[in-house]
Amino acid sequence: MYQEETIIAPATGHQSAAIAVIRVSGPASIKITKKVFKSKFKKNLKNQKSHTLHFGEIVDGAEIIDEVLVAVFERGKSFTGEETVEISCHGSVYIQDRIIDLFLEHGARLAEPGEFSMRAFKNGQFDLMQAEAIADLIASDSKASHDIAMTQMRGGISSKLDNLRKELIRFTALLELELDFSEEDVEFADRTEFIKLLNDIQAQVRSLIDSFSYGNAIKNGVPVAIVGKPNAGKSTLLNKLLNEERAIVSNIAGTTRDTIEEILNIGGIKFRFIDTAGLRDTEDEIEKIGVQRALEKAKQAKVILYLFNLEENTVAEITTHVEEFQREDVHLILLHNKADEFSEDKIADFNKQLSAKTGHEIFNISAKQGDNVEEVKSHMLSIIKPDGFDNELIISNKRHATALKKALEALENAATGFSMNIPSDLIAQDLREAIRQLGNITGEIDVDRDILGLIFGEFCIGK
Ligand SMILES: Nc1nc2c(ncn2[C@@H]2O[C@H](COP(=O)(O)OP(=O)(O)OP(=O)(O)O)[C@@H](O)[C@H]2O)c(=O)[nH]1
Ligand SMILES: [Mg+2]
Repeated sequence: MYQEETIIAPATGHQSAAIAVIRVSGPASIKITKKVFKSKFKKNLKNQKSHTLHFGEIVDGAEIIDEVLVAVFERGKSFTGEETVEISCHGSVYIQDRIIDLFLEHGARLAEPGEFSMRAFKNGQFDLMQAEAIADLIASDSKASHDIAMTQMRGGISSKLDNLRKELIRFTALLELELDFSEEDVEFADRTEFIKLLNDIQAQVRSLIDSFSYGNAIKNGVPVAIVGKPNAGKSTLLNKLLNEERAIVSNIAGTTRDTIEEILNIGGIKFRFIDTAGLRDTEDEIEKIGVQRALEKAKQAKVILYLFNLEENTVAEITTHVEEFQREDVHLILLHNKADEFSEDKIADFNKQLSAKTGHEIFNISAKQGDNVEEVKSHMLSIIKPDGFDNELIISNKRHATALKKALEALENAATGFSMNIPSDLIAQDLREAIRQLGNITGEIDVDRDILGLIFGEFCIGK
């Protein structure tokens, strides 16, 4: 039984720093520590209270490896729920390796990635969603991503999902009970109440699903491709956004060949701006690859900034480009650049024709002078971060979003089943599926061992 094994790993990452913490968890944690730790005050670690710190030396025979602080945690009172020891040593990689080797010699085993968290989950310290939130919390790099991870870790969404699940279970059980009495034609489950509950749950699940695109944007950043013909001013715009001469700008068409990516934080969200090679047919082999990359980036982007102007483009040409770039899951923003060069009337006239063709809103900007660039930034933020989101209820994990979608599908099937008077046992099947999917998210039900391996395998060693 692997739960009986005592595991060890550096908790602070394998790098030099002033201090490092090595974590040991399992039934022999204190027993092994006693063999290599000499307390300055001759304390017996076995008799110490939980959550106490002890000063002393880690020794290998007569050799002193380091002076350390050892923290002890009783079983049931630690992160993993198991007996745990945390050793704060000096943060040399050599010292950490020596200490870990000593523990291995005395019967501990090196922890797998995420194994501490996996044990905590298995010991009921928190649910699966909370475990994943810890990983997100460690990776959080902005206020927004920190907020989401913190709410999730504290169990806000878990308890909401749990409540929805329990209500569904209650009704499904009633429905299934009716099946046992099918001869007698009784109804334990009040149909009106049930349909109301189904609608209510569907609405809540839907709003969680809707929050994913925002949650995901916060966690992973929003890719924004800057595209257009050569000389449209793409690199000029990137530089203006970053406030730095990042990309080469010139009046030679085809200046940018490769893609250039830079991150900019706008309103707490990371936008990944990608300057690309100008779109045109070319015989130049390298430029060809550049154009290919530009198209790829546009395909993967969540936002596309398309630059043009009335002198270098025709309405027909832009319309063709717009049709090429338009997808359901992308926000295409048209930017009439070099507005400083043309009269307002001419621009308005051109834009009117273009809007009529494409139905798109157009921003007039001067990438060179920065006119209206702030407005474009605010616009991007507003489409990524819709108003009215309850900050407490944002999903940012793809696994959760997928399970919620499956749950919703099953709920919709159940609702249709009801309206069509389909036999209760079939409806109960759909409801069971929804219950299973919701339970999958928090790990309430027996989650597949392989899935657990996948989830915790993404954690680093020591987590
Ligand atoms: N007047 C004016 N000139 C601009 C503006 N934006 C860009 N330019 C000029 O247009 C030329 C091309 O600018 P770039 O930013 O290199 O254009 P690009 O789209 O990156 O071009 P490629 O890399 O060749 O695809 C340069 O001479 C810029 O100074 C603008 O808003 N107003
Ligand atoms: Mg360029």
